[in-house]
Amino acid sequence: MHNYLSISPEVQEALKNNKAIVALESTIISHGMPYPKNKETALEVEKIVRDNGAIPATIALLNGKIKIGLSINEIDYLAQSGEKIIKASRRDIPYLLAQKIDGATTVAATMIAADLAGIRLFATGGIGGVHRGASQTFDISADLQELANTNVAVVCAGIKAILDLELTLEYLETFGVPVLGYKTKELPAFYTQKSGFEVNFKMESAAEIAQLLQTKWTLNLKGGVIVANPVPKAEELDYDTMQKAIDEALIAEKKMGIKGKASTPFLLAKVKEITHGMSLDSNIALVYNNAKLAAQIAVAMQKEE
Ligand code: PSU
Ligand code: MN
Repeated sequence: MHNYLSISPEVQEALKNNKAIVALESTIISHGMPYPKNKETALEVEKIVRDNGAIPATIALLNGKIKIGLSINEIDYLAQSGEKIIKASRRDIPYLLAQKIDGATTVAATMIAADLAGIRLFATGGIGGVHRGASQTFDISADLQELANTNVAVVCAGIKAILDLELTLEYLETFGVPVLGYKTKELPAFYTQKSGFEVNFKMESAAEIAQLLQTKWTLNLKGGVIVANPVPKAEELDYDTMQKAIDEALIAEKKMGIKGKASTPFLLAKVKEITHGMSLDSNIALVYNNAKLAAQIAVAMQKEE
């Protein structure tokens, strides 16, 4: 295993001294946002994690290694490469490492890497889920299976509105993944606080969430947890406008025959285009908000031990 992991000195030191650490994914950098906003966001997210008392560990596959803790140059490289970098989920890891091809890690691949390093908290924008029309296409993100099996808590702004929220919740229930709402009973839908669905449990503080994680993993109830943190009110988009934008993006996707791993990046970019960039601003704000909460939970976890 050690041949494939490359942990930055800062993250190594943090692991050794049991400091709070927050894992961060790289697909959101390369495929989730345009340059240079993606680079600025990735660096600001790291700063927010630090400001809230934890060490950031951005993760990618670089030159045959799973790199945990990236340099500014490495983040810049991923940001500039954009879609030229391969979007790497669980199934892509062995091929990319063996061939020394670089990859940007999805939620699933980032969870695997974090778990290998012993990092339990992970902040991102939104997770993958069951796509609309999945009963025909079978398109269900590998993120969900990872949440079913890997002991990492993912702080996100709920389930992306481009997905089928109801089916995603059913899937998560079947695989025993708790969906927690941070100070909310309603499941947020990425760009909006509203979704029309409920989370499983409303949590009032980072400490309460840390206690739940500790309990789950002490009992060896394997798998992840979703911490759904609503987009801040000031950056929230209008629910009906977003539903319309998403419907339009889904029609465009069908017309162009876009499928599989290209689907999520396409839909996010299309929604951004339709909303004249408003969805991107909201996306960035919610990622910042998640980085802060993840750091607070990671710090609270230290106190639990
Ligand atoms: N949410 C975002 N931006 C993203 C993603 C999610 O706001 O770029 C990425 C994540 O890396 C997630 C992936 O794991 O999309 C899901 O892709 P798929 O549906 O193909 O599994
Ligand atoms: Mn998919």
